Amino acid sequence: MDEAQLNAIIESVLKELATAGAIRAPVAGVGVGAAVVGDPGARLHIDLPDPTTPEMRTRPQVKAPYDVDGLKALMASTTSRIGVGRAGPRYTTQSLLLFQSDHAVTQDTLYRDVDQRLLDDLGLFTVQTQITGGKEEYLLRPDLGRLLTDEAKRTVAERCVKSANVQVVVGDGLSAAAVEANVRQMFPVLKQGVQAAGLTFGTPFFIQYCRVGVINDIGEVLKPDVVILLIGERPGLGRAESMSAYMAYRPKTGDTDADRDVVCNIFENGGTNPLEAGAFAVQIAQRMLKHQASGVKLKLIK
Ligand code: B12
Repeated sequence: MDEAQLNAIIESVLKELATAGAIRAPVAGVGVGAAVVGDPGARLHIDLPDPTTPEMRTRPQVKAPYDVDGLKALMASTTSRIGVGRAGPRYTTQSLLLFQSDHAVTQDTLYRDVDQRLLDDLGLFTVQTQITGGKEEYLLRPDLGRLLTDEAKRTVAERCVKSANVQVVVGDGLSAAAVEANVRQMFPVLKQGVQAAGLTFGTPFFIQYCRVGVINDIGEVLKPDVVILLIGERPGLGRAESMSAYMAYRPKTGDTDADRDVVCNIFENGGTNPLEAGAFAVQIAQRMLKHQASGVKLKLIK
């Protein structure tokens, strides 16, 4: 297809949209940004409000609802995407754009790395798991994300205090944004809380391409009493800032999630506040130390 044919198609679609009142534009010679059809001076204006604002997210989109207040109450009762209306059997453009925008937030946080400045500010050095093929491999091979490389084990053994009461480690997990949103606040609370309780605080570090099960390797190399792993949770649609603190008492090879505890949904404004989460994790660590147990074993102790 040559350029003239392409322009003819674009022009006819734009005419149709203008006739339907979907766009505000001079029909003869409309254009999108710099790609101008006909009159090079003209520009296309599509009147769609930003669908990502809180106001637009909560506004019912159903045309002429039977019970407006009832619909609003129903929408307020859930985070599910209800009351979004439809265009024939399809989503409206607004719903589609909102979905795509929220999905982009999820993709971004999964695929990008944690900001190095945060790690530098907190004095965390970085080691890696056995993932060598970047985020793609990280997503496909959780088993490798649970194992430190030999080099990582050597580095950790050389640079960290051994047999600390509490060893804090940060891992990227499934959301860089979650780590960035919460670690800066939670980390000092953990450190001060551990020290105020008269316990020793191990040398903290960062693990790239990290899965929860890596706690076992940390236990094997450093022999701490309690490991606290701060890690980005699997992001939801449009929700990227949720972090967890997975914890275990004297973790070792072969331990499973039944031997671990988790403080989950750590984020400000709606989740477990990171400052409170820090204090809570210290309490759990103290309980683990007192009963020399974690996970299901700890839960069974009265
Ligand atoms: C994915 C997920 C799962 C998956 C894990 C599989 C996998 N390979 O990813 C499945 C479906 C198996 C699962 C099962 C369970 N889960 Co779950 N899970 C999640 C979810 C949605 C995301 C976790 C995440 O992002 N982890 C971070 C990534 C980087 O970790 P990962 O190494 O890839 O995966 C490990 C962890 O996800 C861990 N894990 C998952 N759930 C749980 C729960 C507990 C108590 C522990 C210690 C570990 C653990 O198992 C994976 C393998 O080691 C969270 C929701 C959330 N907001 O966090 C709930 C969540 C963590 N799960 C929860 C629960 C309760 C469970 C179950 C106990 C449910 C049940 N009654 O059977 C089981 C036990 C899990 C176990 N492994 O023994 C709760 C924990 C609440 C709490 N504070 O104790 C959460 C917060 C959901 C919720 N809001 O209720 N889970």
